[in-house]
Amino acid sequence: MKIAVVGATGLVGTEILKVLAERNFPVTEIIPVASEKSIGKQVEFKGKQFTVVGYEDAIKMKPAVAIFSAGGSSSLALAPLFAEAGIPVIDNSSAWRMDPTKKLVVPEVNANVITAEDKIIANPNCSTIQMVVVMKPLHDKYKIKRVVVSTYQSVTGTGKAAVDQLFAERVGDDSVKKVYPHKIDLNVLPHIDVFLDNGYTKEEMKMVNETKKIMGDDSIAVTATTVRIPTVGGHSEAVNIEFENDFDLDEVRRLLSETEGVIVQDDVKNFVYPMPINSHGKDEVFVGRIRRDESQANTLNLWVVADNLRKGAATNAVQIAEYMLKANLL
Ligand code: 11C
Repeated sequence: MKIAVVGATGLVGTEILKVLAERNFPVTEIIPVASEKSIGKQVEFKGKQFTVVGYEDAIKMKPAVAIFSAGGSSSLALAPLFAEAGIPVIDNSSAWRMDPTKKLVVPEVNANVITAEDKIIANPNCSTIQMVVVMKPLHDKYKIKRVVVSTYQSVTGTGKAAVDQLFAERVGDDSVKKVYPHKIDLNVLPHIDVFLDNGYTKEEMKMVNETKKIMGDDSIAVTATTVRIPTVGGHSEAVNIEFENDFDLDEVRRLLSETEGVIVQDDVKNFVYPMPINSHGKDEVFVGRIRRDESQANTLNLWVVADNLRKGAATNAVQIAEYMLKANLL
């Protein structure tokens, strides 16, 4: 099966190639697609070299699916061209997520919404993905009323330039391009993506709106504060969930440990809890610090961690492709 990876040379694009190889997706040929300046470069996949091409050549090569991680404006311009040529697109950008004609998919939660008519399928924002994977079994059992989430997000969510800024600041090098308005090393920025008229950031509103769409339930109230911290790889979230019905903590632990794609790490006596450093290169979502919110009835506190470039982006996109393959949609 020929697979196009649009944005193949970026942080997420590189991770998509790794995940496709690791999960043994039946790839016969990789078609790496990138902007003008990268055309002709070589990209490695399972020990073979593939030449980066432009989008027009990629469409002519008729891949079975195109996985996009090329940013919102490229996706708005190019995804319809692939779709019109009959090539399904799985898109990592925010361009199509809230379009009511497009599906927004986290396979563990709502893969079954994808049909043969869907030619552009949206991959959610990383911070939303890891939260809904954990929310789903709890919502099914106790019905979620409201979620209060605060995030601790890695600089890899911004891209390579942000990783470069962090390490340059660490060694006092002032020559690199600054992608944040403030220092990030030894600092914390309560600011991810642009500020909106309501005082929230776009990242915060993604968590609110995408959650309702993926969970298929507009009654779930969500409020978010999204924060950038100087970690390299792995987003963490403090999630407070109020349910309609009461729960039993042991049952919550059991439900989560039986959930596909979730690993419970919750043994505080031995200082076991999820940490971003341990999530690197992993496809699962890690959950710990599972405890009752003693200030309010039917309310739970959780700490949720995942590798934002893997389950938060590349892995989720590849899992959508795997589902489509299994459902004869590719
Ligand atoms: C971050 N969540 O950590 C962002 C990156 O809408 O796909 C992903 C942005 C998106 O900065």
